[in-house]
Amino acid sequence: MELSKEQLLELYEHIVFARVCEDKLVAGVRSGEIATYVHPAQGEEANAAGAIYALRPDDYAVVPHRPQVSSYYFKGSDLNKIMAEVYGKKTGVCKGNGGIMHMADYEHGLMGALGMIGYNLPLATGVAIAVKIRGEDKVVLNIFGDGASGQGTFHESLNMASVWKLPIVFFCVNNQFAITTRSKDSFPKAIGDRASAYGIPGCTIDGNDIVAVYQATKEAVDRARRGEGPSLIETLCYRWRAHAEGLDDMLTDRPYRSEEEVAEQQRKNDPVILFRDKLVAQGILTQAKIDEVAEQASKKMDDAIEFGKKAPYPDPKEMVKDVFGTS
Ligand SMILES: Cc1ncc(C[n+]2csc(CCOP(=O)(O)OP(=O)(O)O)c2C)c(N)n1
Ligand SMILES: [Mg+2]
Repeated sequence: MELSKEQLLELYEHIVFARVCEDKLVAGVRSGEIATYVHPAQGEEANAAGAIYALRPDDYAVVPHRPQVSSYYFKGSDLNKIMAEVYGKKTGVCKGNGGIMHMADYEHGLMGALGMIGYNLPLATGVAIAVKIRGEDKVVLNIFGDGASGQGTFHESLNMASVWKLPIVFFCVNNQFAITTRSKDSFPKAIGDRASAYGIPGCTIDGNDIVAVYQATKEAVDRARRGEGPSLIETLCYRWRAHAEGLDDMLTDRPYRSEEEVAEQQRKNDPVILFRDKLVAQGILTQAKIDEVAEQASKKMDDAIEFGKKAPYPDPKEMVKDVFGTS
């Protein structure tokens, strides 16, 4: 489970890309250029980046509304097509009909996303049933939030996955909030502890440590691939920005947390800086490489944004074409 120097550098590129991606999406919303919901994931970058790194390209992932663009990209989807989708364009991964909230890319094992919180656990469980019926050795990674873990679908999915020994990893990103509700006000115990009720392995780990996230996920993925059934991983991190970009601007008279609290988290637990410093201390990362990685991530996103902006809009007549059967 040890990572080589090359793998650590690749993980560093991913976590930096995840940060740059979020910053550019937020800037797009702020400038009015991106006219859709963006659920910013600054502070949470170690999670999807670390977990998806533990998958094979032919595995499946069912990911939630945060973060979307970088998760799809890490799973193998084309970044230009993802950004075209964000802009609602014809060359988007769903021909512009899905938008950022409803992307799917079956070719790369990305099995779809919806706006309903908690929907994605039974969807992922269904994919895992299909894998088992087909006798494939693929694994399903199901990422969802702490808020989603309060839905009945959590129980139904984990229960069925355990009884049927399905090849699935339930990965709960506990970013401390469901919109404005604190996780600790909703749940009396660690979400990871619930695994014992289903007779499966469970853990609660540091969601600011990308290597810890990768290692826990890899162990769970390997177990699932061996046919030994599901696992539950809870990662603890902290959402830096509003639930959706702009939402907190409307809540200034009803703040649900202080600016000091956010600033302290940013100062102490920045997952990108923590990983960067660790790699520098290990002699794996130099200042020149830090600059190069930042530049490349920025260019990659800028190019994809340009592609998305320039792409043509779909013909309005095509709008309902893929919604129901066409024949
Ligand atoms: C069934 C349902 N109930 C409520 C909502 C409104 N809603 C959107 S996001 C969200 C909170 C989700 O919290 P969590 O699962 O922790 O994910 P996070 O947003 O923190 O990443 C809620 C309640 C919804 N979309 N669907
Ligand atoms: Mg949450």
